[in-house]
Amino acid sequence: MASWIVRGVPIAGDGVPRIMGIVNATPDSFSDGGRYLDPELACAHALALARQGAEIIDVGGESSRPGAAPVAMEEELRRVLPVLEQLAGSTSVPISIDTTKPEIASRALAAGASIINDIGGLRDPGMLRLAAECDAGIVVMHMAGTPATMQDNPSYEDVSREVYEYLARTLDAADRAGIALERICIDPGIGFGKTYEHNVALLRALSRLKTLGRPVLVGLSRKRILGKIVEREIGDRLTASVTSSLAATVLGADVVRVHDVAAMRDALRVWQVLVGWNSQS
Ligand code: HH2
Repeated sequence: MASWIVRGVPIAGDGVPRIMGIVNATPDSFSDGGRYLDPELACAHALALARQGAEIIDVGGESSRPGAAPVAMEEELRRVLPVLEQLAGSTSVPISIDTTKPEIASRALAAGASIINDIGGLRDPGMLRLAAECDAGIVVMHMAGTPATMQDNPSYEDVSREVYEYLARTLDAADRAGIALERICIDPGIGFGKTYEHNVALLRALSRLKTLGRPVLVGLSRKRILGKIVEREIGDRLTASVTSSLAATVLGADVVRVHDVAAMRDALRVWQVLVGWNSQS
């Protein structure tokens, strides 16, 4: 079993799933845009998620929903920095910064974040360089294209092979750049340049990603794939979010990225008592 080690501390990968709670300091995130744009509200929400059982808090200032336009650096900084600064002084829960910009990641680390959640999957050479120069944890996610165009016509010959190969190549590049692989968690990027069928295929093939020897993070919370399965609008996908994230852990996810931490924690606890996680090992 592969541990995810962040600044010397194992935070996931021991077979027991962990919860990453989502804090979107954005006006336009697909499910909670505008709710946490005020840094005070974002920080209070993050602390509430930590109390509910989040073991990582993921702070983002740029929506990556399909069709989203890029946000200028200054604006993204203005959104996330006050949240990170307040939060770092108020909790010992590791904080991750959800960004594709190395400049934002670097400022976030200086403000107290300890993980870079790079949905760009280290494809920006500046991000690879920063990752090599710092000792933060890294989430390497697969995304086909950019949020602005990724859902235009996603196509793969074999999605699970291609995502696997992308992540394998990226781990190789990270290794060559001198990044200790124990710092890295990998993510198939559900909804990022994938059709409904691609997403389902990726989830069913999660065990294949595990053979890369790194912990796996999965983000399904409130996403379109769930809307399609249960035919419900974004605000009415709690049961589908919890059930799908629980299913992802049973399929091998080490970390689930969710908005609804309290409900997720209850689901994981019940599973832990009735079934246990040893079946994964
Ligand atoms: N999904 C979203 C954002 N960041 N990071 C990782 N590692 N994996 C994911 O699946 C993932 C992610 C999209 O969700 P959300 O943050 O709720 O929405 P938005 O991008 O609109 O802010």
